Amino acid sequence: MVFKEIIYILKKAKFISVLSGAGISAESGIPTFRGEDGLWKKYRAEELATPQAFERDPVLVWEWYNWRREIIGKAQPNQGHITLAKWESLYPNFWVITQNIDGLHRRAGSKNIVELHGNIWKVRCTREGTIKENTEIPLKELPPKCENCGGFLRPHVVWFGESLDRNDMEKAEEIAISSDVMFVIGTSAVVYPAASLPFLTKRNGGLIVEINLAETPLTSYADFFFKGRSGEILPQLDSELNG
Ligand code: BV8
Repeated sequence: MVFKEIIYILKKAKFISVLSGAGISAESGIPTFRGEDGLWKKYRAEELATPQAFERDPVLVWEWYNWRREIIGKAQPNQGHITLAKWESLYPNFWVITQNIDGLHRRAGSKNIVELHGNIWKVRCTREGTIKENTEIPLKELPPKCENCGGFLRPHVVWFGESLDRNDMEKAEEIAISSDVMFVIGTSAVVYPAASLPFLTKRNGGLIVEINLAETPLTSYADFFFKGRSGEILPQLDSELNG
């Protein structure tokens, strides 16, 4: 894989960002949403990742998250996450904006992270709105209940039809606008408003580097497209960049 041109650009860049999706965690054994083995294959998004689904059948929704928590609990960050964590210390400004809720970027050592869709290890009381960390695997009681008021707890994640946290989205937009380069890694680029971020970078003169197994609706706008596994391509880029 010839990286000459991108290496020159990355050596000059001062502000680098990443928009990551489920694909960056695929090599850690976590199923993606829309791929061959995708989570949506067995379920339909509207059956699970929506407030209406939770209202209708909180146990079914929690069975899905409980199952994902068990998989994620056993998963380790892969070379893709680890390379990005290493790069954070090499650049004056390096941010990861992730759509993933698995927490693997943080476990790999990244610090500058915006978790646009929340975090599977956080739960929120549906009555009081309080947010707590809960790493119980498996959850004994579905749905789990608030110790304080007995109300149902929900995953502290953003479901379809729910707005993203305003501060998170503003921070992500600020990062996208300031980026000399945005890597868009392992995302089908179909979920908004996250998928709008690379266009912000492009509109402000930044470059888009997409890494994916296959082309996406973003590919025709990307300045570089590397076809392949992020867990292989990122370490290859790193060895060219930092020898
Ligand atoms: C909202 C929950 C305001 C957490 C998820 C325009 C503007 C605003 C909103 C919309 C809009 N158009 C439509 C909408 C509505 C909707 C939306 O975008 N729908 C889409 C499907 C059309 N957006 C929303 O509802 C958002 N809310 O905008 O609020 C609002 C309010 C009311 C009404 C309208 C608007 C909320 C979006 C968040 C939804 N929550 N998940 C959870 O349980 O995880 S989204 C779900 O999909 C995941 O969170 C995930 O983050 C997200 C994106 O999926 P990807 O990460 O891209 O994963 P996917 O499997 O799709 O792709 C994996 C990719 O990796 C593939 O390309 C594959 O080729 C690649 N790959 C695989 N292996 C590898 C690899 N690449 C590299 N290496 C590998 N090894």
